[in-house]
Amino acid sequence: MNQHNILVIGAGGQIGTVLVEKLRTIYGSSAVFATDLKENPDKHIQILDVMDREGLEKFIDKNKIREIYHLAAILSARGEQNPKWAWDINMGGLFNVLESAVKYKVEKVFYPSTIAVFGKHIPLENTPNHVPLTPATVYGISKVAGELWAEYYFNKHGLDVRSVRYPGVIGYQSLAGGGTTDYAVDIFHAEAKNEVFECFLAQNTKLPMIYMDDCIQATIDIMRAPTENIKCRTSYNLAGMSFSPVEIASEIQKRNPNFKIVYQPDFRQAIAASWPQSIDDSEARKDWGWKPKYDLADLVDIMMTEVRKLYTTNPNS
Ligand code: AKB
Repeated sequence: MNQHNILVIGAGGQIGTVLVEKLRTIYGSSAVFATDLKENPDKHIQILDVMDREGLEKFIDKNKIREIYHLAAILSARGEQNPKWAWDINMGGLFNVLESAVKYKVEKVFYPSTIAVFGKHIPLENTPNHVPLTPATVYGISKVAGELWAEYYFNKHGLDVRSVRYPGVIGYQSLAGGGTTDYAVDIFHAEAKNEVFECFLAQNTKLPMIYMDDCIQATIDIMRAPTENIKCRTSYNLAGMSFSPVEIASEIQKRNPNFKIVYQPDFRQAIAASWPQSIDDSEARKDWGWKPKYDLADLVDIMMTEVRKLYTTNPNS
């Protein structure tokens, strides 16, 4: 049995889908155990509910898991529809992971945080790593608490938990779901289908975003960094690029002048307005060498090409 077995929880989600593939190319398919609420035999995803503590412990023990990526969470927009449920899943899942990791001597845990931890009374441009965290959503509140628990388990139990604050993540391999930044993925699907895109944010709402490959690279890099380089045990700010709906739409229109967007802001506008517009990620750059590779023009080039392919190979998708 491989001695460095890895468990990905939430492997069927937007980031998990791509992360599992990358981890399998690095560590080998048999070392990476992909799990989610639904099984997917094609992608070798097994059923595991992170809320089932006994099932989680058995899985970790049986498969000699040494590293966990805990990606399962209810995101900002979906969380606001049912705050208590979102809190229970986000906190209950994290506690199960942290407690089981200590019990079975898991070496490292990855816990994603988010730009949703930020709220009032901070600079919204180049938001620094260490500022008061007063989020306006249950998702943000749960991630602030989660960051503090991550640091607590590191200090009290020596559990090596590592975390970055993801901006909105944009990739073509999977769909986003339940977030406020999802429009920046959905827009490419509308373009590929020749549809007018109805944007749920106002046109000048600028938010921090990141291309999927950069997001995966950051996740792998922080997990592979020497322990002594991880100086921040809550969570590291992470930046890729920042743009507003009108800016991404005009990049798309440079490549497809027929593309049309209309703006119909809904409840997600207030969430977006409470978040930073750009992020200072200098601590991640200094401590473990983070550097994004993709800007907005690169992202639009790749997304338009790849998302269009999805619809030409499978016109019903
Ligand atoms: C969301 O929009 O809720 C997420 C996030 C920024 O964490 N994509």
